[in-house]
Order: sequence, then structure tokens, then C-alpha cells
Amino acid sequence: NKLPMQQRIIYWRSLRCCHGNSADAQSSLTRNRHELRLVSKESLMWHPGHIHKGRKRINQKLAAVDAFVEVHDARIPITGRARLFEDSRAARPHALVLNKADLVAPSARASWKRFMEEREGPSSRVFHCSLRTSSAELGRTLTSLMSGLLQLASQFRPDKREFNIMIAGVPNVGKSSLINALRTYHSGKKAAARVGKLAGVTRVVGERILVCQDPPVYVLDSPGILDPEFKDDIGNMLKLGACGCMDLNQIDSQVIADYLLHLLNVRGERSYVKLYDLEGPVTDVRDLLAGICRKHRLVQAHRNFHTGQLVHGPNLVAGAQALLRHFNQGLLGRLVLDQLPSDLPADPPLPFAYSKGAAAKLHP
Ligand SMILES: Nc1nc2c(ncn2[C@@H]2O[C@H](COP(=O)(O)OP(=O)(O)OP(=O)(O)O)[C@@H](O)[C@H]2O)c(=O)[nH]1
Ligand SMILES: [Mg+2]
Repeated sequence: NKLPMQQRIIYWRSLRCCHGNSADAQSSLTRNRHELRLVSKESLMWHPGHIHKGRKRINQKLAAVDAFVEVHDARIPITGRARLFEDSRAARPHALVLNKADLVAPSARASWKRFMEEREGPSSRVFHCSLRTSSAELGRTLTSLMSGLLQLASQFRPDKREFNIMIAGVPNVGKSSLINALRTYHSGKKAAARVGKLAGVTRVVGERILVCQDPPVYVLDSPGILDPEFKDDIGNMLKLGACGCMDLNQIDSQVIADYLLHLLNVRGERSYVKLYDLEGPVTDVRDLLAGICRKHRLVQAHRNFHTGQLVHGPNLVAGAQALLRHFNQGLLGRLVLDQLPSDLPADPPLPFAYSKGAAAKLHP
């Protein structure tokens, strides 16, 4: 279809923009978001049955493993980590891999590593890892991860000749990708674990996978786990959603997009303006999504009930999903969504709440 998109689209919201980078513009961007958005819990609920079964299975298998690797997203080092793993951490050699470090600004990594090492305690090792980096750098990370773990594991059980490692974490953080990388790097063998873009690819604790021959090291892949309590905190849900730790086809991606826009504005990250050819920063997510739909020609048609005429308009759901995809590709800036307690000023309170009661508490 050669028609320019503008002609096919009858209705576009006009973009209400705040121009410039002045302090006034910045404060109006964050102030405007102080009207509260009430979000229903159900719109962000994703807790499929395989997660529940996976938790049980991980628990059963834990007794037989020599070391435990928790993989988490480097953009949310604190948020969403399952409590199930805390016990495993105390009982055996443990490493925390903050994966997808390519999506975090290099300047933020050192302070987060220090903070997390202190938080995890001396029996844990903390690594930043990116599977989207040079093979030399990835090789160095994988070597220090494995040698550190095996050293701890052989102190723990000196008579051991082969090692079994459990790899676990929240959904879509790169657990299976890490197993494949370890296997290819240490034994030259091809990938053995299934990987995918959406959360919920690995659904059962599978057979153990050989990643290294000398000494023999086997790993167990596991389904991503979310604590049932994760839904008690809307901030957690929004962050996990933005990082792709929930299946974005099953939750309201426009709510997550709204949170993400708020965060980008609050942190002064404006790359979205250029990326989507906007006139300036926006505060209303519908304006942002309309801009994305226009740029990427995301259109949907519906028939007018009274006239029977076909009306074309922006496909805001597809726009929200594109925004989240771009964020997870690092196109919208490389942010850590959590904040170090020492970081000042802290992000303003989230302009989201579940209920009117919560709204009154946030904004009396
Ligand atoms: N940017 C970036 N993406 C990564 C990295 N590691 C993995 N991914 C991507 O993250 C997505 C999820 O990877 P998986 O290995 O399937 O993640 P998982 O934790 O096993 O996911 P579940 O099995 O669904 O719990 C895939 O699209 C990977 O390509 C990384 O270091 N950086
Ligand atoms: Mg997996």
C-alpha cells in the first residue's frame, strides 16, 4: 500500500509537548504525572501454573546440588528476587549473576556491585554479565564465575569429583542463555537449553546439562520463578514488567509503558524524543504511543457503528509493546530501575496505585 500513512489515519491525538530542557520543563514533566493512575491488580497479573510447579521442583532438587547460581536482571538488582533462593544461598556456595549488564550504563555497575556484595555477604560472589558482549569479555566473566564457584564448592565438599549447579531466577533474565554460553565456552558443544524473547520459555526443571568436561560440571536449568507476594507491591510489578520478566502478551502493556515514560522523564532520559520523531518530551503516555504508532506505522481499523465506515487509528497496544521492546534493546537509555539507598534525590513516589485508599495515602 503506497498511500502515505497520514492519509490513511483519520484520527490522531495532537501531541501535547513540553518543549526545551529547562528546569521548568523538567519539573512540569514530573509534576504533571502527580495525578494518580489507578491500576487494577488483574491488569498486571501473570503467575502461570508452571511457576508454582517450578518452585516445588526447584526445592526438591536443591538438596542434591553443590552450588547455586541466581541469575537476575542487572537493571533491578533488588526488585523481584524470590525469597525461595535466600535459603539456598545460605546453605551452599552461591553466586549472583546480574545479567543483561549491557543494558546498564558502565558507570553504574561498580557502585551496584559493591552494594550487592555487601548485601549478599561473604559466602556469595556477585558478577555483572552480558551475553551481548565481545567473546573475550564474556570468556573472562564465565571463567571467573566457574572458577569462583568450583573453588567454593570443593571447599564445601572436598571429596567431590563432579559438580552439579542449579541455575535459577525470575523469568526471562537469561538463565538458559547463560547455560548455553557456559556449555559452548567450556566444552565447545552446541546450545542445549531453549531460549526465547518472552518470559516463560523454560517450563520445567529439565535434565542436567553438561557444561564442562574437566572437571565434569552439570547444570540444571529451571523455569523463572516469581514469589506469590510479588503482586503486593505495584512498584515491583511495574519494574518486572518493564524488564520483560512477565509475559507482555498477558499483561496490560500500556500501564507498563506509562510507568516507563514516567521513569524516563523523572531520570531526565529523553532519547525517546529523537527515536520517535516527537516535537519534545511528553507526559501523557497516549501521546508517546501515538508518536510510536505514527513512526512505525502501527495502525488498526475498526468499523464505525453508525456509518459502517472503516476508521483507521493508532494501535496503542502495539505501540506500547514496541516501546517495551525498544527499552529492552537498550534504545531508550541504559537505566537501573532500582535506586541505591545513597542515591539522592530519590525518584518521586510512583503516580500509580491499586485503590482509592492507596491513592489517598500517596497524595493526601
Ligand atoms: N540484552 C541482553 N539480552 C540477553 C542477555 N542474555 C539473554 N538475553 C536475552 O533475554 C531473553 C531471555 O533469555 P532466556 O535465556 O530465554 O531467559 P530465561 O531466564 O531462561 O527465561 P525463562 O526460561 O522464560 O525464565 C532472550 O531474548 C535472550 O536473547 C544479555 O546479556 N543481554
Ligand atoms: Mg529459560
